[in-house]
Amino acid sequence: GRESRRRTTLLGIPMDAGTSVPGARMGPAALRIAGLTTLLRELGHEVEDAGDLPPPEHPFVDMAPQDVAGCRNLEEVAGWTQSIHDRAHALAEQGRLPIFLGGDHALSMGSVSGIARHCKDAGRQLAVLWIDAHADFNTPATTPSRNMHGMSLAFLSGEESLRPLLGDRPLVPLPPEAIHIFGLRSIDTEERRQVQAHGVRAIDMRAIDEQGVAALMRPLIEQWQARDVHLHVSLDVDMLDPSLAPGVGTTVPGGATYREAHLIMEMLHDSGLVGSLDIVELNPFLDERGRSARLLVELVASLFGRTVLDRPPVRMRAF
Ligand code: 4U7
Ligand code: MN
Ligand code: MN
Ligand code: MN
Repeated sequence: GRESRRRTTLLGIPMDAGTSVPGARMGPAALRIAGLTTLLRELGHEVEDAGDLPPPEHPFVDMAPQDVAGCRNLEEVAGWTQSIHDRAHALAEQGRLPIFLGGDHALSMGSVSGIARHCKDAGRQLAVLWIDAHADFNTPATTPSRNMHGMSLAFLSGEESLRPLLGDRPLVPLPPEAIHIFGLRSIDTEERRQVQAHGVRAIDMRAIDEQGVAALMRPLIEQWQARDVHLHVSLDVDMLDPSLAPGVGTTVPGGATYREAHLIMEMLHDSGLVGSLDIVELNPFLDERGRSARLLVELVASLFGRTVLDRPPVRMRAF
């Protein structure tokens, strides 16, 4: 509706250095071709397309040698992290609602850390909803793959060995209560220990099977509303069932259905809390005739207010 017009900025992050399967660098182009900009404008939002972030310089990363060995494309990922962080922080300061078009999930090390820094400056609490089949809580010491897209949430939680990725920029670590993983169904042995040791909450697919999306989302949203948080949504395409979204490098069977995915987005929209968004892990090179990209754009429509019938107006935030 008119009362919920948002000032959005699309920023493409054509990176796949966080993975061993190339192709996610084509994600921003696919999301644009699938009609993201037009759709947001049709829903009444202001859209600025800031284009794609250029590939970064490769900075020196002052990381312990045994940890360097655990990080594929370390310097490239660090370069992306720093430049994305700077842009995310600046966009948040300008009061924009940034939509980061990935690109692999390592990009969230930059986007979320930049937003977290702004929230701290602005005295706002940040909450992160990590919609993902995976926990992304590996470290250079625990990773079975060396792929840094499986480490982003550990980094954001303040994992010391990954701290050098941000260079001299200040890191505002997320406290465990600020994070909810939603849709988890694939976790490595050591990674599971890390998640539990940190006290990060995860809603796994079994909980979704037993209780349903609505019953699980409602208390989260109420708790966020009570604290008036800035909600960052990090949407990893692999949370969806691979039959719906085959365009991903790390498919895991048993993902969210079409209806479940839309309901998550619709409830997030109605919460009025969403202040920033990552759309990550889309790999158009692995997609089937653009299906995954088109589905993602449909989900963004629900997140930004598309409804089947008119609904009562919802409370919206300024930022
Ligand atoms: B994604 C994995 F081993 N855990 O670390 C790893 F299963 O951003 C997968 O969620 C990570 O897609 C997936 O490589 C990262 C693996
Ligand atoms: Mn992920
Ligand atoms: Mn700031
Ligand atoms: Mn994933």
